[in-house]
Amino acid sequence: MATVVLGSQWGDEGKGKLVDILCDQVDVCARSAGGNNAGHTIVVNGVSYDFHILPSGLVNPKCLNLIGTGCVVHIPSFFAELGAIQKKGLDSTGRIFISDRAHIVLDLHQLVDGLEEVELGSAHIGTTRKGIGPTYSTKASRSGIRVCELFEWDQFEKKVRQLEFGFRKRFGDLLVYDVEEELKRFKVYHETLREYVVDAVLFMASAFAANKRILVEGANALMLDIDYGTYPFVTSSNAGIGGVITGLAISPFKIKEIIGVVKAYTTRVGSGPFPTEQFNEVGEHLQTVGREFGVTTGRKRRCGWLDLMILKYSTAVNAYTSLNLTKLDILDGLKELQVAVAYEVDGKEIDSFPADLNILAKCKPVYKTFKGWSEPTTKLTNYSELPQEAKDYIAFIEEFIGVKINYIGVGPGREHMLTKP
Ligand code: 2SA
Ligand code: GDP
Ligand code: MG
Repeated sequence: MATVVLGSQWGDEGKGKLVDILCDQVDVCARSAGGNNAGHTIVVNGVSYDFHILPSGLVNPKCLNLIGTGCVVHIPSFFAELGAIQKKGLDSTGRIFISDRAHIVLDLHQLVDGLEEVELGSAHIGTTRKGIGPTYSTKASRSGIRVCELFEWDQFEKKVRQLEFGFRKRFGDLLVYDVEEELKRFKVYHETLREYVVDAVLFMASAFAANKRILVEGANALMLDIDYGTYPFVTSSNAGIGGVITGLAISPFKIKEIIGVVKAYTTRVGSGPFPTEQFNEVGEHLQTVGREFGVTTGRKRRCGWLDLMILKYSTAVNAYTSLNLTKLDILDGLKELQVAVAYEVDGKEIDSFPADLNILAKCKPVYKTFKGWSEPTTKLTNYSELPQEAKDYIAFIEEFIGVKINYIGVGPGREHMLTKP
């Protein structure tokens, strides 16, 4: 059976840390969607690891790791990331695999990502410029290139040139790209990538047949899901539960639990509406104390209060069986906390998350106020030691959403995770 870990807000909830902790008891860790736009930081014994396209299960030496069919892979970044973790002493030999059906992100896609952002001007999405949107677009328009095609060199070369031709027609001189240089590099990957490539359908089916414990590492989050997120300010894959099923060919009947990771406040990186965003000292506190910077781009993350309208909506889509509340420690020392429990539009309360971004932009959060706590929580090792005010905050979220919070993060390290009875 599989356990799935998913981001419930706009990403960076701390999924990587939970995945790392759970991977202690897991045989296979698999990514189902996204590419190296993701950034998952894991801190083990004071050493910090940043994962982008690689699954976070690589930190655990017993865990096999799969980059699934629903993912898009920039091969040079894949090798660079492998090199970086090897330098930190992690041995990935024989433990990392890529689906032969996953799509390849070319440098060309990354350049086009940048050009599309410029073309949008002030309406830009705020992408990571990792080529994610253009790669999923070429996948959907059936001109994309899958990993298996790299081993059919003539066909591969022809398809790369076709893509170049199409993008040149669209962007003209704005596209500064050397196709020969990219093909030259791929000629090397044509040999070196082979050992990592597997039939992921067989891989997963054999893992299930052998009763392996499987963990799916969600990337990005529900509010960035192409169908259920704040479109168009989303990523280009299904970051919700649907993407897990298609991206790894997992039957829903084989999913044992779906853990939603919820930051104790809200952050967002990139453009788009964000009803509870705080442009004041509270936002400043969350950003600086929470060290809210993008792991992939280094951008400052926008910060605001916890929004239970989002979490309720996200739970309706992803059907979380339990929650992991993270970064509770970042709220230490705030006198008062606010949590959005409804939205008001033109003076009328609405009780569901709107699809129309024009309406979302008009939403004014209705807040419930909580008393804060002054004691630092990071050193605590037991849930019972949490200040009563923190317990009240947690209990309210549980009750409002109707899903149990099993884990509470009070610091970045593996050891900073409280288990709630
Ligand atoms: P893209 O690059 O096409 O996927 O961007 C589209 C939107 O998705 C957002 N996005 C992210 N949001 C949060 N975290 C992400 N990963 C990195 C991190 C982000 C970073 O862990 O910090 O370093 O900036 C991530 N990846 C994509 C993006 O901001 C756009 O809103
Ligand atoms: P992900 O994309 O969901 O895996 O999250 P990121 O790694 O992008 O961002 C989460 C950041 O918060 C990382 O730097 C983590 O090390 C850190 N982190 C995770 N959980 C906690 C927590 O409970 N408290 C604190 N202070 N930091 C945390
Ligand atoms: Mg992240």
